[in-house]
Amino acid sequence: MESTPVAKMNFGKSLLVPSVPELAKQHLTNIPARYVRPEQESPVTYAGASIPVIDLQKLISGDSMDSELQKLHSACQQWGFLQVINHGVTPSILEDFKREVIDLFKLPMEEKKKLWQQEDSFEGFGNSFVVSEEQKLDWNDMFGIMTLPLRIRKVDLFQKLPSNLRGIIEAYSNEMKSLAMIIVCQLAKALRIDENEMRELFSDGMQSIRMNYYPPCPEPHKTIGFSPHSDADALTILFQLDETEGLQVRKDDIWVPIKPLPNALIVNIGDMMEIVSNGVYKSIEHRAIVNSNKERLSVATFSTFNLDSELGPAHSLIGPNNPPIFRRVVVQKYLQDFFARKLDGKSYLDVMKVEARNGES
Ligand SMILES: O=C(O)CCC(=O)C(=O)O
Repeated sequence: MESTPVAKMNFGKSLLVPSVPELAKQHLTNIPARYVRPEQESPVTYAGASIPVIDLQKLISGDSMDSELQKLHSACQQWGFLQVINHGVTPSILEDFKREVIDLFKLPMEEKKKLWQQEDSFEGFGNSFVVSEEQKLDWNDMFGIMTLPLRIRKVDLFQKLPSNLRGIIEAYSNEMKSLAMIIVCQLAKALRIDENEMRELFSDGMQSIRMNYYPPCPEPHKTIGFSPHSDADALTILFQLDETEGLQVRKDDIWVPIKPLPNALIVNIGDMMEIVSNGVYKSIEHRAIVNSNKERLSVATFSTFNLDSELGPAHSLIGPNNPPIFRRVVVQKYLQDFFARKLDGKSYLDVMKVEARNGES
């Protein structure tokens, strides 16, 4: 396969869209038509269930390791989402990072413009997955940045960042890399995948960070903060900067709101992990809703496998009794194809299914 040089790869370019906080500042009573969603996109919600909570310390040491591993395994099978407590991320790094992210979204528009997306990339302020002028828009602004491996970083964008943010992104990115590695090794253990196979896939993997800012919205029930989607990566770690609710996961066709626990991080299985686990773990659709009086901020750190590795069900997992249900493709190609399309639920994972290929003419 002819592969695009990594520096030229498109990891999600998007058409330029107006800044939502600037719209919110206009004290509108009605939101513009491009943000209004048809009723059927908001099926029932159910606040009576909650995603499982996993204690990372219990998972890696002590007497409850086996039971916590079992809990992790069923959480990933049934929910694809969990809250992780005692995750070991340095509290001062979380605090400093939170402060810098809040300050970033408070920059005056003139300063933000210097960090705005370019037409060929999702990095900077703006939005992602906007591919047509008619497409409905989400009620959020985001700031996206590729952080690892170092060779894919946009040096000019890093240099333009406020210096405190630049320093803390480095520390935060390293903590997320270590945490993601600990979690995927535990997933390998639970799935009975050879841990070395998982480590190899994950080492020198790609990491990107997406910071989301959802301003208060005058008509929150008519719009959406982040359209339903599953993540294309292997593992996402979401840091909710405040205790404002907004994230919802789709379980059995019902949207279940996630109540942020203090000091917890949300972890979710991405499409790549569903593929590696041969469908045992589920990459679940999720969305973010907005409200009329409170802003909300979150930061998603996406970790993918090494760009040069081959994505497919783990070799140590498949056999005559467990044939692969997904096909194999080089990670870089998978990401390129994923980002070439509009954000649309789980449809790309369906494309990776073996029967989808067999059905191709
Ligand atoms: O803000 C949230 O809670 C969800 C964010 C999200 O799904 C994403 O950044 O991919």
